[in-house]
Amino acid sequence: MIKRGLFILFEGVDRVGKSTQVQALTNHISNVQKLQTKSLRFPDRTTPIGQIINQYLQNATNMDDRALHLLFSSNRWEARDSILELLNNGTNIVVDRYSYSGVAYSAAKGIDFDWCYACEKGLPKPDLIFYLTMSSEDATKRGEYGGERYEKLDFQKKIKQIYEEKLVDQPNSKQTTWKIINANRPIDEISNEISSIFDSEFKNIQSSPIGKL
Ligand code: DGP
Ligand code: NA
Ligand code: NA
Repeated sequence: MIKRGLFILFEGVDRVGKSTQVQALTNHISNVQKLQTKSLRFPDRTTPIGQIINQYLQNATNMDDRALHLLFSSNRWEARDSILELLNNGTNIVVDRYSYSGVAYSAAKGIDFDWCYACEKGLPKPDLIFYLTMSSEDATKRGEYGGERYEKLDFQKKIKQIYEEKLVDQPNSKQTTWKIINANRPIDEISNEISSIFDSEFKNIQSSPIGKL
């Protein structure tokens, strides 16, 4: 019988190095573990809904905050069937952002947390979440910061607070889906830590069913 793929997610504020680590873990899973792997990112700007989101992020259009929230959520729902198909066929998926970005960024604007989360309920649940974190000031100093809509220091601090106070597993919780990763280190040190967490957990996860948010 084919073992199912793992659904692995990277979360965090802008400029903490998620995309680099998504690439590194994807390479590790396919080249070292020799397993089928695909990387995805949200928002997926290639779909019609994604194109509307892209125009908003590049400040080309304005939109009601809740209408925008629903578009980001729809952009994940439209990928649901293909995510499940890949996982069920044994492909591991490494994703750059997902529902928790949706909740953190919208709740940081002042929208009700539960309302934000409700739209995500029922989507496939990530098996492992790597939350990359560093001080907002350090993230600001990284290249290209400031280009897109949300890349402002005060707003980034609010998003970080929502992730860390309301989304990441609390220290005494029984759940250990979230792995908190210090992102203010050399790239290789971070990717080695992440790869070894993957290696030690993947067999256990494969034998559990795919969950739902
Ligand atoms: P990225 O391609 O990862 O740089 O994401 C683009 C921007 O969109 C980034 O500032 C994070 C933000 N973002 C990602 N997902 C969501 C979401 O679901 N809702 C909102 N409001 N913003 C999001
Ligand atoms: Na960004
Ligand atoms: Na990124």
